[in-house]
Amino acid sequence: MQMTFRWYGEGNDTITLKQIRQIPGVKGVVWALHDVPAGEVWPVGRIEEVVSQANQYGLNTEVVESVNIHEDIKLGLPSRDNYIAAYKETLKNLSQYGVKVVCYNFMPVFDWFRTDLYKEAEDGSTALYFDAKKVLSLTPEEVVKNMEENTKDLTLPGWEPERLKDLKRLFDLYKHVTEEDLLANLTYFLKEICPVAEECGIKMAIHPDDPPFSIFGLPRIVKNKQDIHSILSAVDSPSNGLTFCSGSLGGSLSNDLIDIASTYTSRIPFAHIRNVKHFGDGSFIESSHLTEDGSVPITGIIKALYDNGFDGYIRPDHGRHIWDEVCRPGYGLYDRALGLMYLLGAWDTNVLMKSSQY
Ligand code: DNO
Repeated sequence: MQMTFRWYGEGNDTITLKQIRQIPGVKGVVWALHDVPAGEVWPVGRIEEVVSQANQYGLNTEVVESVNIHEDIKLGLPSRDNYIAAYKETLKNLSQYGVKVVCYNFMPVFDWFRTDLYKEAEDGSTALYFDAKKVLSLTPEEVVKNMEENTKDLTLPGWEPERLKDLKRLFDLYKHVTEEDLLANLTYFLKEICPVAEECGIKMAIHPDDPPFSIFGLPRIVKNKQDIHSILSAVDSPSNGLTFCSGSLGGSLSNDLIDIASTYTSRIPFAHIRNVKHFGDGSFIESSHLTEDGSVPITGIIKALYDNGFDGYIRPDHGRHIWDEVCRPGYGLYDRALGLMYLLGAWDTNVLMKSSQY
């Protein structure tokens, strides 16, 4: 297992590589070229730049999150072949610099989705929040406006302006796309990509839908164990893997997270571990990583991964905003560093129990 920490890049993150290096146990940064639009090839020079910046601080760059998928691939349009060809070039370029895992998602239009980015909790911290009732009462346009006002001029990953500028056109295009169609389009993509990824020594790791259910009538296909099974069995390749995201899958109380983690450990090259607290009406807030603070069995998931021989990368996921930190929503230093230490503590306890050497 290698512990990692997400970093948005020089000039694009409030956190520095120096700070990340000082968190105990961190081996690498999870990174991306956030300004390269989906569908374009990532230039070698830009990749090299990030890799050398991180290496100067003794941090590896083996995990990329995400190389985003162009909407035409998800929609299965004829133009998808050009975008798939570009994706293959990006994988080849990344492999030259030692990248081992590429996280991606297949969510139509919106990536992750919340109604509030700074919802105040009882202890005065703030965190990302999903208000189930509010979602039902808002139009997609109202949601985007709400998010833009909330972000304080930061571009959120997954909420890039170019992705959202033709919302209406995209919604129209998806009107007739069923979940079966979307899965067929994903399968088409994976059949093309996996052989190249295998040659490059890269594992593709699909990220679950966040939240793991349909919103605004859009199809979603990475919601639960059955979906994961369908995707992993659609293309039989070691490069067809899963990003196990406990917070995304944990957005639905019907997902048995320990069971999913145990069943698919060998197909999970990358795990995002965080907690969410449910309120009983479908709404949830992102709590601290501590098991007792939320509804996700964090220590149980770590044990399941450990017991099943997990040897991939883990990162703490979204944190709360604490100690007056001003940061990207969900991506401050303090709470994620606390979460990371908790995850390492849980992992080390399993190592210790197994070794019986106290
Ligand atoms: C949000 C993230 C997602 C994730 C993508 C992976 O904070 O968890 O944006 O990076 O869905 O493709």
